[in-house]
Amino acid sequence: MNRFSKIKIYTVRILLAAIAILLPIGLAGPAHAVGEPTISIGGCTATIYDPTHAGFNSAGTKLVKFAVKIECDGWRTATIHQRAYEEDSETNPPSWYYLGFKEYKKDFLVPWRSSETVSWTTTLPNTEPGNEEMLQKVRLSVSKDGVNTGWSPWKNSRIQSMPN
Ligand SMILES: [Ca+2]
Ligand SMILES: [Ca+2]
Repeated sequence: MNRFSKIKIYTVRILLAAIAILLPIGLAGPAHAVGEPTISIGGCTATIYDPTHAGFNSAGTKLVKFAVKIECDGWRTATIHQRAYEEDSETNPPSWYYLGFKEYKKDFLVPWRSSETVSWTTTLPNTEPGNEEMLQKVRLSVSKDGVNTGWSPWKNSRIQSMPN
């Protein structure tokens, strides 16, 4: 084997090793694939954030914030429906305490892709001894040039266990 062939073999080995290292990173995809759930429809993506603790009201009751990021290609209007719940999966049948409903309509009437975050903050309910399991459900529809996608299926956020 001449010296040139050896170098070629080493180069191929190094390349294969690099591919072996990089492949799993590539397959993992964008960061949100392992994070908050998303809905993508009609050139828009809604990211359904985990409910978060958002301080206290003047009466000292804990506040919980339900936020959704909406990112759209240009010339679109997105409508988001949001429902917030306290979850009790251990009861049979599972009973969910419903906190309320919000609708957000956002225009993205620019030529480029852009994003906006909408949110609703309300008091944390106290439905049981111990923590409250908070979640939100979201659905999305998108209009462009007067054509609407119709509603996506509802999608749940991850559940956030919050002490009162
Ligand atoms: Ca519960
Ligand atoms: Ca409680």
